[in-house]
Amino acid sequence: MKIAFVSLNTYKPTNAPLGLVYLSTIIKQKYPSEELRIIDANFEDVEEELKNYSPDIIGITAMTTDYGRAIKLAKKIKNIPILIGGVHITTLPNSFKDCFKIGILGEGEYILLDLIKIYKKYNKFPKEELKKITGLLFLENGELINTGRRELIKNLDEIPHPDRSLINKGYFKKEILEDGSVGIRHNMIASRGCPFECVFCSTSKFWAKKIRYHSVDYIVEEVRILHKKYGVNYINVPDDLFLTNNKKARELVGALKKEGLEKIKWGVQLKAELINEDLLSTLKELNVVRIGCGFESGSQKVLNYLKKGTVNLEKSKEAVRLMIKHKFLVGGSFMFAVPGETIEDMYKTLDLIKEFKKIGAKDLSTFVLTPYPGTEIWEIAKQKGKVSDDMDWDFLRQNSEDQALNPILLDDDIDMKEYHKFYKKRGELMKSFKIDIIKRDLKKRPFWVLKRAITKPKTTFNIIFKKILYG
Ligand code: B12
Ligand code: SF4
Repeated sequence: MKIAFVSLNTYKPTNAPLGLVYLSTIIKQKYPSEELRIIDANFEDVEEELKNYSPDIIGITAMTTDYGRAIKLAKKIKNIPILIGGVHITTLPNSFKDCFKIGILGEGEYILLDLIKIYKKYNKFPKEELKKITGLLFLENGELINTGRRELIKNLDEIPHPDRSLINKGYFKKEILEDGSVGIRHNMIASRGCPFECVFCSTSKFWAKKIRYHSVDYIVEEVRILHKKYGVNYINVPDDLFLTNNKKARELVGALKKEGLEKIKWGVQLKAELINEDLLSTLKELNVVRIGCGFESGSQKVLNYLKKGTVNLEKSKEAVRLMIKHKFLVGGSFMFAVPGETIEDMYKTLDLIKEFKKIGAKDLSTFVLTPYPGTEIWEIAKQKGKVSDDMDWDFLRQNSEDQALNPILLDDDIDMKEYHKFYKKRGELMKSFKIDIIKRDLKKRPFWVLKRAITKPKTTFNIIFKKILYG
């Protein structure tokens, strides 16, 4: 049997589709004689590769911004069962389409193994068999059958380490890293889930309101593989709560030292409230160079709404001061056009960004609040008639200038002229961050800047035109 997994996301070509790697690895382990491959739009023409490979089953992963493309692709493919999984279909099962054979809800590893078992036995997916599997969506006589959510895997460590030999080698090329050095950067997932419920985020719905961590031993082994096999020397962990306390961070420091892996650099996300001097000095020892936080807003009122009162603005400011004091590269994101946010609130955010820049934050970015399924703001946007279970999903991509100028959740009584004036000022400020980074790289790494311009003209074009010209 031949299985093709497909990733359609091309938003940041340096980020490998790790979800598909976990799935492929577990199949390889349980069914070593089956053939599989990951077809990745970051490097390949997906349709062409599917034609050449001619698989028996196709599995597509999609967040909401990819779902439109997933449908378009599935409609072109005849007579091959297509499975669709990922955050979009899990948080909005009603958007399931008949171009897909089966939707997979939530954590996919064991559900997929069950599906492969059925396919191997029957050479197809009989509906009576599908009904016995928890975690699926499929159509029967036009009716959507949902077999419910499957219990989460209790011990995350039982999932094999993602086998990155299955992804394109292009993910392991040297590049200029966030701290201005040159090296190989790669993502690693250290946990699944989040106990918080920010109104714009579906993580707690997707993975449940509970966080499960990989053990320190599991993480160290993955670091070892990344470093020894792929030459990775900068690991980025996108999980919000990877390092929540000093005890855990210390354990990791000790274990990495024991394995001689203490020179690896790290980029991590932290909740600003959890930052204190003790934790930061441990993170220095861990060789963390960049810390990113979701600061979101400079208005306490807006923050209270977005983060349900769990965030204090003064604490965020103190956290930034501490990170700068300890010489971390401070990253962070902010958002605009939140329900109830006035133009005055938006300027408070710009003032906060300026304040952070003045004391040394170097890597800040802004987004327009976008409603994604499974979140509270999705429901608000739905009530306003701005989104629906059957819509043009490309409309929710975050890279459209048009969307930024006409945000979905901007309150109706906001003066658009004032908003556009604000948006322009925001652009000028954000542009200055990008220019500073380019200047730093040109000064310190002119060869690498030139190399990127030649080998990745599209990325360079995007940086110059989208990020610098428009901020
Ligand atoms: C890394 C990451 C990215 C990376 C890479 C994504 C990639 N190629 O995998 C990049 C930087 C590109 C990215 C971009 C964006 N991201 Co992002 N990202 C993440 C993050 C932090 C981790 C993804 C991950 O690796 N998860 C771990 C793996 C194990 O989980 P998984 O991919 O979901 O796969 C599992 C299951 O879903 C299932 N499964 C998935 N696919 C399939 C397919 C089949 C066939 C089967 C059987 C099962 C299955 O099985 C897998 C194993 O259990 C998630 C948050 C999170 N913790 O998940 C957000 C997240 C996916 N991103 C999100 C968003 C909003 C964005 C952006 C729109 C904007 C932004 N500000 O971040 C942009 C996209 C813009 C665009 N125009 O496309 C949202 C998506 C919401 C939604 N409904 O779509 C998330 C959930 C964050 C959040 N909490 O809101 N992102
Ligand atoms: S934004 Fe971060 S802290 Fe908030 S619910 Fe999502 S994952 Fe958790």
